[in-house]
Amino acid sequence: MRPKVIVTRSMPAPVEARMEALFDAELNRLGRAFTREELVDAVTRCDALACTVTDRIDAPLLALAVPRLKLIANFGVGTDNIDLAAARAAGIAVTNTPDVLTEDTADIAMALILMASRRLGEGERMLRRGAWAGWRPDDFLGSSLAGKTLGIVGMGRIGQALARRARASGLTVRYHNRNPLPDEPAFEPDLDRLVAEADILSINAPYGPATHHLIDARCLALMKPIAILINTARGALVDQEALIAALEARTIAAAGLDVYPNEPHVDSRLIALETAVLLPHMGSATLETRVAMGNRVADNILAFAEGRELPDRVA
Ligand code: 8YV
Repeated sequence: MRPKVIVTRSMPAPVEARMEALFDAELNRLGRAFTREELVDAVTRCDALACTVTDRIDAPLLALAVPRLKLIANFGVGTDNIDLAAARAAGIAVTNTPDVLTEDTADIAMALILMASRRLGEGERMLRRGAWAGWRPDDFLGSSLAGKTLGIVGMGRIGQALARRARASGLTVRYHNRNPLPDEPAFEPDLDRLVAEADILSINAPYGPATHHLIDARCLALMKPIAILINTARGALVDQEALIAALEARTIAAAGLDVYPNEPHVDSRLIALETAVLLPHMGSATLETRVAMGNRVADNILAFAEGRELPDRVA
């Protein structure tokens, strides 16, 4: 079977070439995400949909996808853009792309830690404004990483890859997770205690109803005034209003964010804060990883086409 596959966003050239070689593939040449109407049209006309975080695959859309659509192959490890329960109920399988983006996303988390603790964005903005008057002993004093404690909330693949990087920079790592990991002794079962003791707190948990606003106003109030919050997972894991209030009141020192609750909207109050380091959802944005993610999507669709077990099935 050569399935009809609709790819909702333009992908790196090798991925698009492989999709076209393997499947009856329809690629997105619009240079933008599909509108809701285009997405509705797509799900009624294909056997497999290769979609991304910018496509909202909700229950009403899935109802329209029956009986044609059989597989949603998400380009990304997070699947919170898809109503998994509704997909299950509709008999539509869902796959994701784990592993291949772990190292690059951990790099971005570490980059945000460095940027926020050493005030790198602030320094670069000042230099580009032409405002640098030369070296001074008291300019841009940040905080050292060595000797500090990094609290990781969500010790999955990305959390563990971040821990390796952090230890190399002299940070002590502690983590909160659903279960302790056998090879990671620094488990903290009490999230509040981890939040209160961390100098840097990195959110690396999956997003879903159970983790909505996991870091809320109460939690932020437990953080040290010198603490830095890092989020490379999903925006809505953190109560953004409470985070902005904490940064404005300086009850925490800084935040490094790659994700936002309502992307691509970024709150103007965050943009106004020198203590907020803001990236445009770049965690997996390397050519190597985006190609690997695309190949993983193609591998899942190929398994579906050949009637094999789906390697990365999540629903
Ligand atoms: C992707 C991500 O770029 O994999 C994820 O969950 O957030 C990013 O790495 C994005 O999801 C593309 O769909």
